[in-house]
Amino acid sequence: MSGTALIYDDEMTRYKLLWTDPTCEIEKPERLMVSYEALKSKGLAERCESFTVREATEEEILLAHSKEYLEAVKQTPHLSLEELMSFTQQYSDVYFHPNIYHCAKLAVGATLQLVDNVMTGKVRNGMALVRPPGHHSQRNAANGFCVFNNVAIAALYAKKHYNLNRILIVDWDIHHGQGVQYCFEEDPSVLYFSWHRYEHQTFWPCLAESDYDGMGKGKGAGFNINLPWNKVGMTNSDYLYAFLQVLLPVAYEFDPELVLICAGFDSAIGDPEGHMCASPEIFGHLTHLLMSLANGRLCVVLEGGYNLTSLAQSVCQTVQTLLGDPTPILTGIGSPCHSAVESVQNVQAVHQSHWSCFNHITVSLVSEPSTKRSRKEDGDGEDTTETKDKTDKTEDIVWAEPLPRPAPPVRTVAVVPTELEDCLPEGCQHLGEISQLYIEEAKKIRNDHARDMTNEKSLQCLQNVLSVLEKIRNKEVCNGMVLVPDVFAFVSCAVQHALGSLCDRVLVVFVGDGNIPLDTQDGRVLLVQICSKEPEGVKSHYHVPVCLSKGLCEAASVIQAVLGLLLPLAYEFGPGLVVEALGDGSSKQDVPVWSQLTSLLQGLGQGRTLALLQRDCGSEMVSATGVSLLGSPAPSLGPLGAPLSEDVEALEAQRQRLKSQWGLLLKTESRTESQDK
Ligand code: SS9
Ligand code: ZN
Repeated sequence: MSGTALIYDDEMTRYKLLWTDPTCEIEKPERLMVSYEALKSKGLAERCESFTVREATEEEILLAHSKEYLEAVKQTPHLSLEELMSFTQQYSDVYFHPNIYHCAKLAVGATLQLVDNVMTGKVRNGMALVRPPGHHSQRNAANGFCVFNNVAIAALYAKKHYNLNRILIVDWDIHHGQGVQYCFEEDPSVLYFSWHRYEHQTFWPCLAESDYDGMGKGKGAGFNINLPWNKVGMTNSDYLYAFLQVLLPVAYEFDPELVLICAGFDSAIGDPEGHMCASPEIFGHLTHLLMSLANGRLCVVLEGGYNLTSLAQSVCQTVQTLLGDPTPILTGIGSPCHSAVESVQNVQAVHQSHWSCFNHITVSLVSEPSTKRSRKEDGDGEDTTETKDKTDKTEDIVWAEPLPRPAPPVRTVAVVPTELEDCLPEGCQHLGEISQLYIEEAKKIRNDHARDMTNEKSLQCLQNVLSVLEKIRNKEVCNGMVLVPDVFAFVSCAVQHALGSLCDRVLVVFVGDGNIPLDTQDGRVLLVQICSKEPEGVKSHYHVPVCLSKGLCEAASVIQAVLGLLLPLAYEFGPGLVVEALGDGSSKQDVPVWSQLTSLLQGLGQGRTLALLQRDCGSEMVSATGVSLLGSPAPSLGPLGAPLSEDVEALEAQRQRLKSQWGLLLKTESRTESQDK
């Protein structure tokens, strides 16, 4: 199963504001036009599967809306201008037009077509470019430019038609999708996550229920997660931190069967509503991080986004990631701001009893919900003006256009023994006998770094590794896999070669016990070792042993380690290459976790990965690694239980050891003046 759907119909550009209203003028037809034009001009639209858009049926709209409301909206095409204006009056921040009912039915229809094509396996994932947006609309009301709740209807439709029991809705729009929250408040089968500009309830829609203590009711308690942003100017680091600390741990524990994104891009830089500072590239990463859930079934549905430039760029970043192109470079990832850390910690604290990923560490509330305390008391210092100033005049903000993300002609190359060639998935290029091109370099590296590697076969294999690295360097391939006789020596040799010719920083993720002969003192190599026995002599801040009592076997512990330690360090480190190595002692049971790890790591270093596997790791491991390197979604791990408490303690000990060096490991207790914004 592969392919990305793009659902679009220019009919949805054919309604607009017909009178003067400063709050509504930003929601204009050009939003959709520029997004689609950008996808066409970058050659992305033609790479997607397109489908003609249908209208939703009344029955489908009634999944989330009342009969009375539908009947009222149905009359709007026949109203005069004056009647439209007064009809509009009963709702907040929305306008009607004679053609909006038609467009709203198309917006729901487009979203349902996306769900159908993903659920029936016609495509792996996709995006629906729609207007009007949906996440603010409610059972009985239009609101915030929204008429029908596209994504809420899609979730109810997917439950009904595909018998789904667990759906995740991620709302990265900068406004709270209160309409979605109301729809699923008591429903544990739909997990809703929203971050939103909140500023202690002073930002629209100014609701108490949007605060971090709005967490669902009755059976749905714990299945609504609100992350309020109490400052403007949030950056890539804050968004990444929120994903790694809150959304992803819960999402892996929940194990959705389908992921829907309320994809508003008013959370991007330059937006006149959001006033945030995250770059368009971040949406490539947020998308990538969600692509290994639900076996890759991911439906992205446009919501807001009012700066036409950043909107179009962000849409392109998202779609290009869905298509599987190398992830964009993120520079300058580091400490989240104090206000973000505080919000994250509050969410973790109130959700501790619902999600075992949070009930380990002692997290306590940093502050009362905004409604229960005085508005003026901000709780986080006197720096309120500093972040505001940067983002007040959105028209003055400039940022670099995202760089192209060309995909090498071949994604994955592999060198495996002949008897394992048949295990390689289709599309994975096999390298036969390597020419002697790299013999001198191989000998030199062997003499410097692996003197006891004496036999001819090893030297041949080392040439294979060098050859794969050269192909990565020349952009002939994106990633590669080599089975090696001695993973310790080969990791060391590969890293030396890469640092000399390919990039400045290498991330090594080593799974297995033992001591890897790598010098991590100079900060050019970050070594994260997932092991079951503590390795000797760990001193450097760039050597991070993650000791898990059952190694890869306990998925909950591994996911906690990957999201809570490995990925924060890795994103902040910003490697140009990832070397992932699997030592001996791995077993069949480790395959799904290894696959997830391999998929997640492709967010780093523009997806440039060298996988080195100990030669006897088994055919399942070889084939699963190939599949993940090719960009196929890793199989889901099933709902996760609590991580083992000894593992949690070991992770917390590492976090304590490293937190002063790595900003993304911050918690409020560890904040120092210099790390504060
Ligand atoms: C405050 C007015 C907010 C509603 C915005 C709805 C966005 C939907 N400046 N107006 S994504
Ligand atoms: Zn919005």
